[in-house]
Amino acid sequence: MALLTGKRALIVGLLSDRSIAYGIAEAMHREGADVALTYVGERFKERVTELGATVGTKLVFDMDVSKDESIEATFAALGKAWDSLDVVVHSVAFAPREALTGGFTAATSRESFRIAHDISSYSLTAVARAAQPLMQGRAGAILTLTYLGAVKSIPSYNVMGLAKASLEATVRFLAADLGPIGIRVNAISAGPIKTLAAAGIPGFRKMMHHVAAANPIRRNVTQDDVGNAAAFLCSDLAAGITGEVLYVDGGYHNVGMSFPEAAD
Ligand code: NAD
Ligand code: 0WE
Repeated sequence: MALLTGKRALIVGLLSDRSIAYGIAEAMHREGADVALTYVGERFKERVTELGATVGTKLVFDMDVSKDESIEATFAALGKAWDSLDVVVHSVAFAPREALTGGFTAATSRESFRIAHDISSYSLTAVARAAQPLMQGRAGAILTLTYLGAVKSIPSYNVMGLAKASLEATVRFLAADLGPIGIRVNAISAGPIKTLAAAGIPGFRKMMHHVAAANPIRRNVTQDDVGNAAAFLCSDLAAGITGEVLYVDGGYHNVGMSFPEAAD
């Protein structure tokens, strides 16, 4: 039987068919969930509406997670279409571009720190709070996306690493707070994937080659790999898992030394 039959999932953070959120939407749709999508910015409405059709939904909302009114309006609109909600996927990150270039000390301004933490970390708590009334009394699941830069220094990831560390701590606090009302909260730490958020990061291609050569599975992970793990974590098969960070990185984070010439 499909993993998510009868579940309703709101997926936040769709920008293109390369978005990790889209891989998750496809996997959840395949596993029987009804999905709703959010994007940010009127100019992406048409594109996301078309992507929505491919995952069987007409429910697409413009939601800017840096604005409480926008979050509230989205959940009010969602509540008119759905009387309950089982799954929320948070697949959002942003830091000003200049903060992701060059050395950490020079690149990290007070303002870029604030923006990175607001949009990439605080927003999970804001969305969880707004989702709570619709998720009440069900076997609910909240999932966010993180990266190795939360726990290791990575060149140029800079203030995003600090924001992801905060996001991972948020997962643990939300899990403790919402577990008693039946909501599990987890994160997937994905390996590098070429999405719009990754495009234009200097050296990203090189980074992907390095990871594929060094990790145990000798390839980069895909949106499908992440989507499948997301479907599992948000399904009742994962009923015993909360507050967890699941690495979907081909085992990269567990490697202490590797001989890249062994890659094909
Ligand atoms: P993406 O560009 O497709 O998605 C990023 C999303 O964040 C976009 O949909 C964008 O609209 C959204 N966003 C930015 N500011 C927002 C705001 N104020 N309100 C609402 N949404 C906003 O890129 P992606 O790689 O799919 O990123 C999704 C998540 O995956 C991010 O949390 C990212 O950190 C994480 N991640 C990505 C990789 C990777 O290598 N691509 C690896 C690990 C984790
Ligand atoms: O979380 C991310 C990237 C998130 C991101 C991307 C951008 C690019 C455009 C946040 N803010 C912005 N701001 C922009 O203006 N990833 C996990 C992908 C990523 O980004 C890196 C990486 C990896 C991996 C940046 C440097 C080094 C590695």
